[in-house]
Amino acid sequence: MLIKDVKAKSILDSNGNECIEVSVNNSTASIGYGMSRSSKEAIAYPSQGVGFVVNKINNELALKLKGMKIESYEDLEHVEEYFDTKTLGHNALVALEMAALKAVGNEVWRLIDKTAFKLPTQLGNCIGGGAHIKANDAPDIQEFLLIPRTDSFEEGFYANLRAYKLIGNKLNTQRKDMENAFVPRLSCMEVLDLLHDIILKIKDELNVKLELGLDVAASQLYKKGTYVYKNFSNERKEKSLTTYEQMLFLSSLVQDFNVRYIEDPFHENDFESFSKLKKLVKSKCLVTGDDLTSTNPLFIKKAIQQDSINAVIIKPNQIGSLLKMREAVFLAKDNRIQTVFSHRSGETLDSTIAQLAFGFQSDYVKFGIFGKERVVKLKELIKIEKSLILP
Ligand code: 2PG
Ligand code: MG
Repeated sequence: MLIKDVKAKSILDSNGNECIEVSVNNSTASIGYGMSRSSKEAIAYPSQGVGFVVNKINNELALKLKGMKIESYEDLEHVEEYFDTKTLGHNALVALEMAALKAVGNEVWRLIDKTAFKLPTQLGNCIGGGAHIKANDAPDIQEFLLIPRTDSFEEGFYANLRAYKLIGNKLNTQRKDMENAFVPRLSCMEVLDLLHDIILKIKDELNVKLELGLDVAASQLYKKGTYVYKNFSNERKEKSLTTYEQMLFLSSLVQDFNVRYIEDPFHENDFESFSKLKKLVKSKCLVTGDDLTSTNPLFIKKAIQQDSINAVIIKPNQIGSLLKMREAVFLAKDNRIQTVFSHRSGETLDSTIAQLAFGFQSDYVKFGIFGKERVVKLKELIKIEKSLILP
């Protein structure tokens, strides 16, 4: 593929925030923005804002890229050579790289691994709180995730959607957070009790097994050495937990509620406590790094050395380069750490991440359950699944 034309523009993400969209020839990609970000993430935009980046790309970079040949994932090296992330930030680079891959071939996954065959398992955010909504009476844990254990991705998608509807019917509020997860006025334990009932109903109705996961996003709860919960108990009283108490609390959820996945159980620099929790829950539960590792090979290496995680979140714009992201994925895979490709809380209608997740044969995807920015990514994987059955 020869680059003939590069164009950038500013669009709005699902939170109404400006974000970047880049087109290469006739292929377009865009990048959202997370609200609960780690301090280790790549800079998304320079201080001059998205408009500045758009102008620079349209008036300067587009000319430099014209005539460049991109034929493989490796060729993104050439794009990175010309792209000055210090001036333009990283979100535009990732959007440009995604658009370039799409311009090479619409099925981006084939550029990564032509032999890819396995669809990932879903982690669907159905009830949420924490930093994803401004409310004092929301659950403190950022995401309660449903994990459908189905053979087909499509069946898992519909099971999660049905569970989401049942949750909506059961709650006396339709309040939602940025990812369209319901935000009831319930404590963590009350939410888990409710989800336990929903899991039984889905088993009854669809004969599908759903399991539970959590994204604690604990950096957001961490204040002066303790984890501060605003609605800890059923009486909705504030409670501060020491690191040790946080560990006991989370491992009790694994025991009592069969939680199979816990993301960011401790704050973003506490590799040691991750490691202790991992030992405590053994193979019963995936202990997952998100803010801890920030899709950065350096932090993933540290997590491997300290035996902190058995799963890792992969967010392309967290590391801000598709080549670095690939390094992070391969490092995880080489060390038998499961990969979880993830959306951001502020999202666009772009679905390239689904193509990347399949191409890299990700074990899980966390794309949400409901809302057009979420469903478009899940549907992309359903499309891939169907194309494998009926080529
Ligand atoms: C997370 C993400 C996505 P954000 O913490 O895993 O759910 O949230 O995009 O706000 O960082
Ligand atoms: Mg997270």
